[in-house]
Amino acid sequence: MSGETYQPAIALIEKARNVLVTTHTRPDGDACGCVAAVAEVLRGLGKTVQPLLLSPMPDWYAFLFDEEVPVLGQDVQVEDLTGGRFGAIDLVIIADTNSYSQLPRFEDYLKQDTQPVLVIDHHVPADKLGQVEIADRSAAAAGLVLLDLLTFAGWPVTKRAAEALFVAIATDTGWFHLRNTDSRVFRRCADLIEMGVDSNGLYRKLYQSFSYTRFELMVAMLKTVELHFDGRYASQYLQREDFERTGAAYRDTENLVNECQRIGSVSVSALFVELKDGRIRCSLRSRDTIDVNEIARKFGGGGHKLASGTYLPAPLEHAMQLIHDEVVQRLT
Ligand SMILES: [Mn+2]
Repeated sequence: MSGETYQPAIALIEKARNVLVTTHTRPDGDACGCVAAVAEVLRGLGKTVQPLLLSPMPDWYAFLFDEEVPVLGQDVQVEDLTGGRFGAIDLVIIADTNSYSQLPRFEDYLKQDTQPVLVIDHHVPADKLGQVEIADRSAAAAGLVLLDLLTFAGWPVTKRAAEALFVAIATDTGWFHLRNTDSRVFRRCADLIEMGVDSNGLYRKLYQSFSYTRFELMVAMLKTVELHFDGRYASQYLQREDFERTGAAYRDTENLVNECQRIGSVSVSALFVELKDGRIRCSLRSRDTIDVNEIARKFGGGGHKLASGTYLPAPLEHAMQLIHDEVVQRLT
């Protein structure tokens, strides 16, 4: 993207004094990394920055923040955002999404308040939430778009911000193995390493620091793996009792759907998680030509072509059958 693309965003940020920054519900590494980097860099510019999450972040991203990040609907309510607890917010930055469906409760705030909104994203534009939107679909991660913006603006990226951006980009590319891992990813991550990022240290922190309970949850899931259609579709599930027995949390399921992609024949994989409210959360991954976003959207979900998710009604067997039929249709 050309430098001019970033000019309106830079102008918005330069004008702002009290910035609220948030991201999609069920925040992943890209989401958390962007929020942390925005907070760090904009505070360095002398601005007040209030990070806000829409659902709890996985514990393993907490090190990116100096503070506990409040969760909307849990630690703060929509009324707090308008009612002064956060001061007069004069800019909202939303990273890694541009769709209302990914912003539960925050949507209500956006629709009643009139402050400018800046979107920094890499998904297909959906709802036109922002007065200014940088939606760079060619970017592997929102963290890349953010890094380009910060670089173009000439704002100092501290080592801590560089670390957050590296986590954003590295996690969204599956630590540089997914199809979106292009030369831009490596170039920009090389820049971040030159800024002091310890890639191996971050990898260990994120991928080799499982609690035993989380590991047990993974073991429970692996026991349910079933291959269909000549091994091209892998399904697996976790039931409520798996969480009760292991003591693991629902957010501990992040990335577990990827495990069975170690099986050579697998093209599409799905993980079904039975939630406390009885609904089934389905995460879908594709390795090549099958567009799992298309499947997720059929049921009101969404994401990317290769990684998507949706919620399905109970019971588990029924939810699994629905997805099975959709996948098999596309494999034939
Ligand atoms: Mn992302």
